[in-house]
Amino acid sequence: MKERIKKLTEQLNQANHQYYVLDNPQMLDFEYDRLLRELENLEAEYPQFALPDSPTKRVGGEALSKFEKVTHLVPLMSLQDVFSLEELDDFLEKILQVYPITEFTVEPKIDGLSVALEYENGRFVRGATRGDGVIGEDVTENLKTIYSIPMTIPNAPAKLIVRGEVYMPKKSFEKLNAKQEEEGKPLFANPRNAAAGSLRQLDPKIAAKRGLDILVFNVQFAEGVTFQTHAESLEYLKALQFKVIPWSTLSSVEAINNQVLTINESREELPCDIDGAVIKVNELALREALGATAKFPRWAAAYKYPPEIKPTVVEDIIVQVGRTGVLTPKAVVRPVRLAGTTVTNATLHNQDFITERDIRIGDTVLIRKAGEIIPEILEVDFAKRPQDTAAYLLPSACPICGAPTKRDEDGAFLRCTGAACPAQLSRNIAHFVSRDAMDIEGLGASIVDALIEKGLLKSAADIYYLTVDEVKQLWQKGDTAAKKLIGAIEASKQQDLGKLIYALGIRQVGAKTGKVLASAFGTLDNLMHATTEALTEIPDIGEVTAVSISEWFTQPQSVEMIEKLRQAGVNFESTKAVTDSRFAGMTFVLTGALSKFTREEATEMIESFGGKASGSVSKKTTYVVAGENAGSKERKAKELGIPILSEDEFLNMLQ
Ligand code: 0OX
Repeated sequence: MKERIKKLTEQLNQANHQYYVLDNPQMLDFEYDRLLRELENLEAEYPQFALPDSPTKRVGGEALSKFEKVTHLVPLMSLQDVFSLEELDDFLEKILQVYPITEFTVEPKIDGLSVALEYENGRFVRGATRGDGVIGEDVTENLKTIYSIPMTIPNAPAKLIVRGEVYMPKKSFEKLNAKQEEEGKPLFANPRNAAAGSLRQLDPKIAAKRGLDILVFNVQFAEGVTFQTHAESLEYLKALQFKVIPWSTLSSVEAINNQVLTINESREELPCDIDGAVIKVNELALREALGATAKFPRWAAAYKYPPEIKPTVVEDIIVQVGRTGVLTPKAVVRPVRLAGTTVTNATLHNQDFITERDIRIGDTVLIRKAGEIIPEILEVDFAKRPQDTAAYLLPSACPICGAPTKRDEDGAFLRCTGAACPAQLSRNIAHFVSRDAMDIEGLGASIVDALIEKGLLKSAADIYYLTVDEVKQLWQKGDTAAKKLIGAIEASKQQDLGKLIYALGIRQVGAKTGKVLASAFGTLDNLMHATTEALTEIPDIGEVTAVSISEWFTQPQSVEMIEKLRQAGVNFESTKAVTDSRFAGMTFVLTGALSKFTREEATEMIESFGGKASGSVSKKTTYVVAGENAGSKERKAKELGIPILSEDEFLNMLQ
């Protein structure tokens, strides 16, 4: 058995090397899976024979609580940047003046994260991020999930440290973002961020799913091994089975310039993002002689490619409505190749972005893609503007549901006001059923989305018309669970009016305001018919909130939803029925040590008579009820001329 386990481990590792490093698969997926399964079974039966470099151990580690710090034996230096061919030539000439016959290597600059991989007696023992170059973080378990990193190296020096760049291949990145989108999670801006996020996952199982890869480019330390040139050290790394960065060895300034430009032109075909080219002195003795400044070696430079900017034409402007109701304009542009991809649209952010640049349909614009996935319009070429164009304004009606759109309170975004807008429906329902609103347990996102998809939910009110059968069919849970959910929905019909008002999802109306409105108006119908003026008279309700409430109740979608709720038998009346509203419109502040009742009891009493209890004294305060040792609040009340009541005086008002 021991022999078979050894054989399988070797065969599978060899297949992985051919697949991941040489990009030349030699084993069929089917065969690989079969052998892997056999190895897994044998290792489970004979764990004592499992080898440390078994492919089954790539994702072995438990989730960590934090990463340990690692001090690099050889610091991971950073590179000086040059931003033009002139600057590059200055860098080369400076070296060539002193050493006229110098060879350089040119490598692509991978846009990822530098790591150091440590091997002891040919076994991978540790991998760490660059950190500040001196101290990094131990990410061994995550690095093990990268199949192109060998776990064992035959004939390796006793100690070996290599440096490489971990990156997320474009393909893995696209897959990851598609999945993020499907799951409603935020997208990663670019492969670099995605790689960084993945390498810093405390749970290696997550990192394992991210499809990371590595290209190594430096021998940091190799006990007892010497090289004349950098190129030689790269050949050595190749022989040790690492996936090594492609390089060329060149001597003339002209050839180097050409190679830098050639690499830029090949960006599209490369499996990963690059952000420049790295030019290094090839001769290691010469590197020694040149030395380093405090920050970087004098023998290397990174040529950074400028972000590509290209002209294109805005063929249309489309508007998308997000889950929160925000309208996002997008320019549909004539397809143009940019930084390796075909760009067909660009973000326009919001109305102000469009207005500031005066972007119109038909305009020729300059478009840029600088590392981010979504390209941006920089400016309009006004000379090329066709005749008869008009300034672009975002629509006053939602493109999805037709409800009026309204600027956010802070003015930046335009939002759909539709109570049953399909774009916002799942989010609105999640709010409707949440704990502080109708408090319906069990109506989670997945079942809500399935019900929406089936057309069974067109507004939050439709949940009261669901049947056990409908829920059962879509939920794939048992009869009991479905019945329990319908029961919870049914029970929520008796929910407090304040919570119902909050559940409606009117902008500016939080849980507390819902309660205030319920006690001020007593019924939903009263609130529905209240004028903006009447609303502003309620303490704590400002102009913005009042307008938001009265506008919401005038929307046809809102009226329809309210009627559906009424038909279903949802409680529209305050359970704390305001039969006696002697305190309507009054605000009390309780202060000092109260001996005849607790603060909660007093608040209850005030609210049951239609009043409001507040924590701070202001011009809107009607009375301050002061117990023993009332301090600053009593003083402030005196200053503002607000009547102060003793506990007994307050109790008399309740008689
Ligand atoms: C890369 C890359 C980064 C070695 C000594 C100074 C910088 N991102 O692809 N760094 C280096 O070189 C180090 N080479 C590279 N190819």
